[in-house]
Amino acid sequence: MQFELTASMMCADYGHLEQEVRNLEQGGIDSFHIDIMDGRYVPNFAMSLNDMRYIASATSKPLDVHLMIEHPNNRIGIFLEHLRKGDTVYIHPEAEYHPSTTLQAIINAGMIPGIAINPGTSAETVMEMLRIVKKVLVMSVNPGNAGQMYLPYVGKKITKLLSMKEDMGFELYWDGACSADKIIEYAPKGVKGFVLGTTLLFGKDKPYGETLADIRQLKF
Ligand code: S6P
Ligand code: MG
Repeated sequence: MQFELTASMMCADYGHLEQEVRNLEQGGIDSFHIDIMDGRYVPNFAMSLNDMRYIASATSKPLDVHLMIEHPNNRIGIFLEHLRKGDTVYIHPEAEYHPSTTLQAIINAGMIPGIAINPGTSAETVMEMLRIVKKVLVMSVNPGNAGQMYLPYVGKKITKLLSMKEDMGFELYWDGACSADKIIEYAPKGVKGFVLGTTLLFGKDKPYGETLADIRQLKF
């Protein structure tokens, strides 16, 4: 079964970031998930512009930039100028007065536009944007931290979004507390990719390549 695996780089070992990138690449990761936070839209600071630039320079794999910042349109240019075609930028619609303007800026720069949907946000609230974006990142934990518990009420929304994705022309991605059982359940239903953090990939006594190979050999 074909699905994409993305590494949540806020969970990586920053003392050895270059080695982490190399090990993940050699282990077969598909892309790097970059969680940018401003301490306002979410109560945390994770990665910053410089971290994103460094990882962009250390890999030729796509970046998957998840902006958890207020009013991203005010500063979207400083992110976009360091990205490449094929990289994705997700915004949170609640963080912007005119999210479709911000999405258009991402499209105009040649990047893939995406929205991230919080656990407490309904699909109906973002309906029009579903037609603009190519990727939808469903948050199955509240944004701001790694290592949280899966919020089971998100499951119904995922089912609803999966039923809409073909007509609307987007692909669905999973972010938060991603475990093997979630991949086994949701990859066959059509979730296209999964962000891997502390639940499955980081902080384990196992090389990344082994973990990623195990995930790709899961029985469906
Ligand atoms: C949360 C962030 C996520 C986390 C990811 C970590 O604000 O957007 O990308 O980094 O959920 O994974 P885990 O398995 O520790 O929840
Ligand atoms: Mg994220």
